[in-house]
Amino acid sequence: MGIREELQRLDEELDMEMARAETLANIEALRVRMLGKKGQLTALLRSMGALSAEERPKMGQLINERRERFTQLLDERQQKLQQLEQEMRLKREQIDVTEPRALPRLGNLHPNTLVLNQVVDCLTGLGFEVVEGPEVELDLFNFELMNLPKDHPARDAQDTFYIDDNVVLRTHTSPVQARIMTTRKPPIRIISPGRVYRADEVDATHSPVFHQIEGLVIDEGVSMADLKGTLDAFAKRLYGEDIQVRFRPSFFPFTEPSAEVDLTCVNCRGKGCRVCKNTGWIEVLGCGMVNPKVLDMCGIDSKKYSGFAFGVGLERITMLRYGIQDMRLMYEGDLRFLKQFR
Ligand code: 2NM
Repeated sequence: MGIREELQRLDEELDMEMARAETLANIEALRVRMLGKKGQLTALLRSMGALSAEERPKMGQLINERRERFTQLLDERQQKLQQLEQEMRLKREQIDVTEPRALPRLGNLHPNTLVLNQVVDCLTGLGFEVVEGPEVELDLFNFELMNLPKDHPARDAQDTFYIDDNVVLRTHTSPVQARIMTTRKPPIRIISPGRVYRADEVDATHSPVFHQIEGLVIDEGVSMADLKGTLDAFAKRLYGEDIQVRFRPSFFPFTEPSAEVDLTCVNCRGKGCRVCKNTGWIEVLGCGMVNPKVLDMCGIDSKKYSGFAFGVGLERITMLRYGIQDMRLMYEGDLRFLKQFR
């Protein structure tokens, strides 16, 4: 077959194959078959050795024209297919960002945390600063500086978790107050919320791990009236304006005088019910004027300064706030219980 006929055949073959080509791979295969090193057009170029010197340039020109035309056609189709493929991919990967989705499950705060936040809001509003300290505490801060001498019953291993002779799990957050008193000068206005430990059996109102919030104010001329005013504002803010506070004489080694504080029963608002055993009052916290011995031991001149302090169990006021009957519910992590405090 002559070169012209062969070229004609290749034109037809290309047209036919182009009509069938649907993918980039088809185009690439066709390019190799026509224009590659071992392709048909290349083979034709090689066969020109047999031609006369006259014919050679003419045929060479015809073959090169094919090379250009084929290249152009294949390039065009390749571009078109690439564009098509891109469009299809964009369509396939399209995301409807406006499509409504199931909302993620939101958690909620623990009832203890809710009440702690309310207490902190109230007392920081009155000018108190929140301070924290270690839960593993020196005997010095937990007992000695709180005027709980070596033979005091609270120090018994029955009540206190000992790490060693000088180190305990703190039994109250008073050691935080001791740390502040020994390092700062008055005026001092702090609250210390935190976890405390006592060797108690678990029941509806006791746990070996619970939380306390203590408050301390020290300045010149601080009196019992300041203490009563602070606790009155605190009770009304937390439980309502109709709630009153009642002070009863008591004893703590770290305060003198000391008092137990009752609130109007938050369940019956003072009428008398099972919660308050028909007295109309419920005991919620302990307080007093800081014992001058404690001030002096902590390096604060008790002739110049006086102060008041109070301590309240967080679990106790949380249970009163929400009418929770059993403290164990607050530690078991049962979602049916916890979900109620949204
Ligand atoms: C209470 C009751 C009464 C108290 C005393 C002190 C300190 F550090 F000033 F001595 N901090 N907390 C205190 C006083 C705590 O808890 C029922």
